[in-house]
Amino acid sequence: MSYLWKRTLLLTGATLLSTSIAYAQTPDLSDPPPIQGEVITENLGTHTIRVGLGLAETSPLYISTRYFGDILAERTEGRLTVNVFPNSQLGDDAQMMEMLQTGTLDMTIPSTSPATSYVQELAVFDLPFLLPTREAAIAVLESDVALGLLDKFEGTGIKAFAYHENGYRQLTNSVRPVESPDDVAGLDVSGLTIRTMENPVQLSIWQALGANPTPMAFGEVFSAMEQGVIDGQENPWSTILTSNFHEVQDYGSETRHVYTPFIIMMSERTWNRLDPAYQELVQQAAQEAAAYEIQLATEYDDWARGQLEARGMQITRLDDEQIAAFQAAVQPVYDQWAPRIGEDLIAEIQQIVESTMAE
Ligand code: KDG
Repeated sequence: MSYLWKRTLLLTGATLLSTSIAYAQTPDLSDPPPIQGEVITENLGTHTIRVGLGLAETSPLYISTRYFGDILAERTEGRLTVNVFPNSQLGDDAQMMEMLQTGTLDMTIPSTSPATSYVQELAVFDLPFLLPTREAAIAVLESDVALGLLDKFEGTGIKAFAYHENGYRQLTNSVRPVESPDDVAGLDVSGLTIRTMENPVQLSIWQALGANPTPMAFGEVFSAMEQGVIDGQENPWSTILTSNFHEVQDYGSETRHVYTPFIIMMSERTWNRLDPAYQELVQQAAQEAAAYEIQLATEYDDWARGQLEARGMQITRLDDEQIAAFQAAVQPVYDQWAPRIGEDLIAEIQQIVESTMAE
């Protein structure tokens, strides 16, 4: 039974269970495009590709990765199959990328933020408010500038194929509503303790906002919030919903402070074991899965915010003036990090953003 049928049965069952409380598990998601392209009928070997992910089975990341597997299986008559392991069960992003280098894992799809330890220029995507609209973000991800950063994994033992969307990051916390940087810093009370991804630019953002930033692997975030070790975190609404953060977070703020991409990547040891025809297929399937994932992430975004509010999260929407206050507060992050990320790289991406916004 293909994943699509399994997903339909899973979601139907989940929806039936949840209709009594009017909660759905996912929005009414578009089905993936029909699988097209030449079927490789020659027996070029059989491989089971193990993929480790940090997010849950209901996430766009997981659903699109299963589609990636459906493409490989259908176009190789089942000789290439994919097993997907969600929920950080094989390790956190940093550990899974190390496992690609040693060949103990075949694929993973982390955010760009933890991948800056391999390609430091990827930190450009950690710069706050760099990509103001999804259209501009996608234009950047499809640009030669961004694709050139994927080539910089050469020599690390990791092969990077494509970007897709983690999404616009939003702040949640369990202490108080946040409308301004002052609410983060807590002028007459202590600053919020906010978990960040393990990335120095992310740390700088929340230091600039007066928080107490705590770098932490994604898989540890829920229990840290549940135990009160941290006050809050920041992730896209779909991640917050599918990871059930609303169970331990009362307040959300639509800051949209960073747009984070995901990177589809494979162990070079796995890649080198594949016949060239399979290698070409894997690259095609990664591109098709990436396009589908971006569509799913887009369909999820506002819907997930509504589901979080239906589940009791008090979400503060920020107006242009309030967003401008956050932008001003984090401007020093550009001054601090532009020299190390690359002024020219930042300028090239800002140019793509400006030309997209002008269209
Ligand atoms: O698999 C991806 C996740 O592990 C992680 O990258 C999600 O944005 C994320 C975070 O906050 O760590």
